[in-house]
Amino acid sequence: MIRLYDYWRSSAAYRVRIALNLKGAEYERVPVNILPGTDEQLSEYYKSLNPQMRVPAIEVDGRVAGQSLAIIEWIDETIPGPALLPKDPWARLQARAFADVIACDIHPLNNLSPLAVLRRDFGADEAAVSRWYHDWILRGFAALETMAAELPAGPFLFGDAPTIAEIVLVPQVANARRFNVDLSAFPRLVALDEASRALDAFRQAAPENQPKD
Ligand SMILES: N[C@@H](CCC(=O)N[C@@H](CS)C(=O)NCC(=O)O)C(=O)O
Repeated sequence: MIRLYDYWRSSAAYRVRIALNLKGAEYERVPVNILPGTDEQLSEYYKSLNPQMRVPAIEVDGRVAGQSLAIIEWIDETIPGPALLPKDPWARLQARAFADVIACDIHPLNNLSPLAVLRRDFGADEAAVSRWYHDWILRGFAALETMAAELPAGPFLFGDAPTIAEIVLVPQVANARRFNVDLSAFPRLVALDEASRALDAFRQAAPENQPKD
C-alpha cells in the first residue's frame, strides 16, 4: 500500500494524486497541513520522514521519498496501467521538458517559503509578491504555449491520453487561476487543462474534491 503525505491545496501533491488516479492505484492519504501558522511540514516528525520538509512524499514498504516528478516516474515504472510518459524517446524528452518548465522554473519561485522570504527579508508588500508570482507564471506559460503549438493539435500533447506534461500543467493552471493570472494569451494551455480536467482521474485529484485537512 502506498501512503501519500498530502495537502489538499499543494500543487505538487496534486500532481501525484493525478498520477495515482490515472493508474487506478489505491493509496492512503496522510494529511500534512502546510498552511502558514500551522506548518506541520516543519515538525520534527515530518522532517524525520522527509528532510526537505515539503509535500508530497510517499511511503512504500517503510521507505519514504519526496519530489513529485521522481515519484510520478516511479509510479509509472512500477504500477501497471496507462503510460504516464510517451513511448518515443524524443517525445519523452519533450514531455519531461514541458513538465520541468513548471516544476523547475515556475513552481519553486512561487512556493510558500520563497514568498515568505520575499516578505520577511526583502520587505516585499502584497502587491510586490503578487507581481513576482504573476511574472514567473507568465514567463513560463509563454514558453509552454510555444512548445505546445509546435506539437500536433489534439486534446492532449502526446497522443490521445494525458502524460506527465498535463499532470504537471493542470495544478499549475489551478494556481494561476487562484491568483487571478490572465490566461487569455495561452489558449492551447487552457484547452489542455480543460480536456484533462474532464477526466475522472483529474477531477478526483482536484483540490476542491479533497478533505480540507
Ligand atoms: N519540487 C518539489 C516541490 C514540493 C513543494 O515545494 N511543496 C510545497 C507545496 S506545493 C510545500 O510543501 N511547501 C512548504 C514550504 O514551502 O514550506 C516537488 O515537486 O515535490
